[in-house]
Amino acid sequence: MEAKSKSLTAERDEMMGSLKTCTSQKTALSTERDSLKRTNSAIEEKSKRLTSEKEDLSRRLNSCTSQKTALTAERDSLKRTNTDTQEKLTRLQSEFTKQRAELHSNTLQLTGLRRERDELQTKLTVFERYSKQSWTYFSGSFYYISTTKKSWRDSQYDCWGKGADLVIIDNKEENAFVRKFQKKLWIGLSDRLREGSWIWQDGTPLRTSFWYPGEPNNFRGTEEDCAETKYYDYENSWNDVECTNANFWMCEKKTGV
Ligand code: MMA
Ligand code: CA
Repeated sequence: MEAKSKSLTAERDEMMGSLKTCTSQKTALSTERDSLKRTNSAIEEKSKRLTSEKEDLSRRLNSCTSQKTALTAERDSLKRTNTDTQEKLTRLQSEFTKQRAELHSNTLQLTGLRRERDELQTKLTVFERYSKQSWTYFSGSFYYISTTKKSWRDSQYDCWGKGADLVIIDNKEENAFVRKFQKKLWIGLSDRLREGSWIWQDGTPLRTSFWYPGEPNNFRGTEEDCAETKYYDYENSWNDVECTNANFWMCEKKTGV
């Protein structure tokens, strides 16, 4: 009996101890469980937030992608248009340059043609005027033969009044032309400024001359300072004679043609 009681007491104590231990373990586990519950609900909440955030980002990404596609297409189309426009511009620029050069050359030609036309018009006017007054044309000049006789100086004045000069004979052909009229004519040659120094009335010195043999001679000491075509049947047709003599005369107007 005694022994049995002892063992029951011990068993009770042991069980009491176990109970204590169990109770404290239960308390600890309960605390841990509560803490885990809180943690869990916090995690769930965070997960929800992240999910909705993810969905939002996904929507924005989609929209951005489709906008990007549209913009890329637009950019490519603009690039093509730009290339076309660039080519057109290049073509137009080269055309423009060509046409400008053509215009420039045409303008130059036109200016030249206008000048030529004006020159021809002026010459034509001169030709018409002298032809009407029955002047004779020969090798670039018009010639007039007087119908009256005057001194050398008065003959010269008459030519000046007609816008011409007493004839200046430059060569054999012109001398032959003057001789053909078969007249003793004053020509624009004299040595009245300096004896022996024969000059044409425009101031040029005498180079090619057609004096008759023995002329000029200041015949028997007379002052023969002016030239005439006394010997017109000969190539060397000129004679010096007194300037106050009365002669027919010949005027010459250079045309520049
Ligand atoms: C004229 C006169 C002169 C000329 C002689 C030549 C008589 O004078 O024309 O100038 O030299 O003839 O005989
Ligand atoms: Ca003479």
